[in-house]
Amino acid sequence: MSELDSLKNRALDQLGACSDESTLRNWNSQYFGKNGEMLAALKKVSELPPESRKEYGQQANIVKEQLSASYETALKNCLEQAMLKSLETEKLDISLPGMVPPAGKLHLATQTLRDIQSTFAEMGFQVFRSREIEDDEFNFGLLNMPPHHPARDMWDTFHTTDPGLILRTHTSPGQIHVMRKFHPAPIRVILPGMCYRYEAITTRSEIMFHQVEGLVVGTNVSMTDLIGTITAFTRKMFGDSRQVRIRSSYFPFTEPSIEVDMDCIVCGGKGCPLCKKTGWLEIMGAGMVHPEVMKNGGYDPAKYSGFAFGMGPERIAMLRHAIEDIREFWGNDLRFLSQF
Ligand code: FA5
Repeated sequence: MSELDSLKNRALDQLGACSDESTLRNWNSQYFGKNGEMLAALKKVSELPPESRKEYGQQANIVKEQLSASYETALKNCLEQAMLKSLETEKLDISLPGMVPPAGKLHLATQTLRDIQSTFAEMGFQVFRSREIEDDEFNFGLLNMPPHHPARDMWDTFHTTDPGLILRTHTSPGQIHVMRKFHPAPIRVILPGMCYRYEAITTRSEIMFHQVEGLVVGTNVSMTDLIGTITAFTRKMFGDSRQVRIRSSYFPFTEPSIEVDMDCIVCGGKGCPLCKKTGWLEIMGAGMVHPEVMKNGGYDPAKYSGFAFGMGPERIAMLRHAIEDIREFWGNDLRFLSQF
């Protein structure tokens, strides 16, 4: 019994001397751990003569309860003190304005693509996605440019290591995919996507850029429909005050063919490096779908006619926001990108 008493007194003295959480926890394992002194004292009961066991056991349990309760109280007080101290030193001013995390936004090219898409959606066009790796046949052959056709030079091409497989130089091969997939007419689709050209990078030309192709096929589709669609599109994208110029051109897959220019917003028509000193910047090529292309798409040109166009969204964005150099689009300079 006296051993129990001295164990209790010693333990309480030591507990009183504990100054922080870590010394308290050490105390706990010294007395209540697996090999702790309190456990050892309880086990001693089996070594005592039977007549003393009851009294010793009861006393040992009382000591155990007292020590355990004292420990819980000491730990609780200690944690409360620590919490109060940290609240005093780490003051939190909840009236301070929050820090706004930098928010991402859509790239200007994507914003422009979406504007173009919704403008055509209002005119009843659907979106069709066509592949970026094309074969020679779709990029050129089926568009009325057989091997060695001189017009192939209009599109400098990136070839892959697979013979005949190339990165598409324009979205026009999508015309064939759409015509072959959707029978019978009417067809009214746009095909947005990335194109690749092995050409010199300048203020107005990149080697990797978007195009949005458009294709309408039906009966009695005419040049007037094409010009009306282009005019409605440019008015919606640029407003009524901007100048649009439509001039005749040549593409092997359209007949007749046209090109569409907008007045150069950077120089106001006076002439600058962007517009090559002409005051105009080309935004799209277009025309009536060539009968050969119509046939290659599986449509009889005697019954059906259609128009197609292919425009450059980066050029359109440049002309809407007075951007002087197309290289800004892939420069990843946040000072540029965050303006839009
Ligand atoms: C074509 O690519 C034809 N496939 C367009 C077409 C479609 C004509 C359907 C007839 C019918 P072109 O090479 O001119 O044409 O390109 C069309 C538009 O893409 C250009 O007006 C320009 O806006 C954009 N573009 C062309 N090359 C580049 C380039 N290197 N960098 C940025 N934009 C370009």
